[in-house]
Amino acid sequence: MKIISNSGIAVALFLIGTKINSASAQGDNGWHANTITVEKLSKERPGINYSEEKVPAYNLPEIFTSHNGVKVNSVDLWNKTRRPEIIELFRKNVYGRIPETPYQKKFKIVSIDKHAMGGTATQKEVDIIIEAMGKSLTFHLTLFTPNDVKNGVPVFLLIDPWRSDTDSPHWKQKDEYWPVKEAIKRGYGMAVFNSSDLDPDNFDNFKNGIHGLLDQKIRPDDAWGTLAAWAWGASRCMDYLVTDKDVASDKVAVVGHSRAGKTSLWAGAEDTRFAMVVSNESGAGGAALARRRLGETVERLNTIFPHWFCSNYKKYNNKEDSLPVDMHMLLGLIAPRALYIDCADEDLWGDPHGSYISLYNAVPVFNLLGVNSDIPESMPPLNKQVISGRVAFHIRDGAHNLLLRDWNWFMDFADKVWK
Ligand code: GTR
Repeated sequence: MKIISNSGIAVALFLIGTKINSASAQGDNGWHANTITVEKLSKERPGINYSEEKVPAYNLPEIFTSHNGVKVNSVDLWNKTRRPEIIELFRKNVYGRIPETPYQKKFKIVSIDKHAMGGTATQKEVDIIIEAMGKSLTFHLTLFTPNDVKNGVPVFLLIDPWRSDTDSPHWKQKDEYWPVKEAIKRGYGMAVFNSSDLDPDNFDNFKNGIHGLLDQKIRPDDAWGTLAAWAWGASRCMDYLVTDKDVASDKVAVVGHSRAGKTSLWAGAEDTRFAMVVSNESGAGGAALARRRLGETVERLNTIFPHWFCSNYKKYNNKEDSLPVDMHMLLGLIAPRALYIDCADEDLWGDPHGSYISLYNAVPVFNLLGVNSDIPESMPPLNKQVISGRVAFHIRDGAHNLLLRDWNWFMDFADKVWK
């Protein structure tokens, strides 16, 4: 038995004694994993399933049934009952909860260059300073906005765990991973912060970074992990962006690649000021359905990256079916705002098909909230963007990466939603 759904309401399809072949369920013209890639990856990592045929049967938790069994069929019931329930389930079981320790926050504009990039852009360097219990932590935000625009512009805020603060922003301008020049030409602002300055990306028993500043002495099992701390950092960047008159604060997209793509989804779920969420190749713990167990699994995530999620998430190692949520529910939390999910053909570790099914099963929430979206059940072909209402998807040829081609598709979507 596997749950699939039509364009509106989730429907259970019962096939007694028959396992649905997910590969054929994708339709003939849609993307299919390349069999050579499947074979190659399977050999490289024995014990990991890359084959669609071996995806176990599973049931997705009901997105529209609240804890007390009530069917959620109105905007009011979603906003007042079901959305808060679902976000609580993710806090408690997956990403963890932000501690309530009081803190102060300051912004220090370190520099403004009004003639950046040959005079086409203004570059601001901003320190964000968090103070609590006599200690402080500073992390850094870089913002470029186009000069030829009078009012505030839409901005893409990239969560970047990889580059160190010492990297030159001028070097970053040339990088496909953060293509500032192209964005400026298209009338978009680009912001980036180094999330590892906020919380280092290694297991240090939560002694360093923002955990060292704000955590309680004894961390409960649902205390925030590193990804939730990075998402919190994106919100503190947003606190700054809403004060900057060069930014249209109702048009800020939070963007992340891979581990930061998992983070951008959680940032968008927790902070509804983000009008758009872009999650690039986020895979397990991001857009991909945990229950499919294709590519990276919950156990593998929790073993290799024990600091990313809350401790409770480890309870679901090899017990994906007992998770009270799956990732379609996380994507549903972004509605009715704009959501872009994308994947890469060779990145089967991140389960592109599982990410698409997840999006497909989140679409009913967008429809309930009145931003009509209708994506086909089968995946689109390679390099063919799908946009419907406030949701968008593409699967790009090539490897796990964030490229200019991906950004151009994100900007095409933003043009549609915002211009
Ligand atoms: C991998 C990890 C993935 C993904 C990726 C990345 O090692 O297994 O979940 O997050 O790293 O962030 O590049």
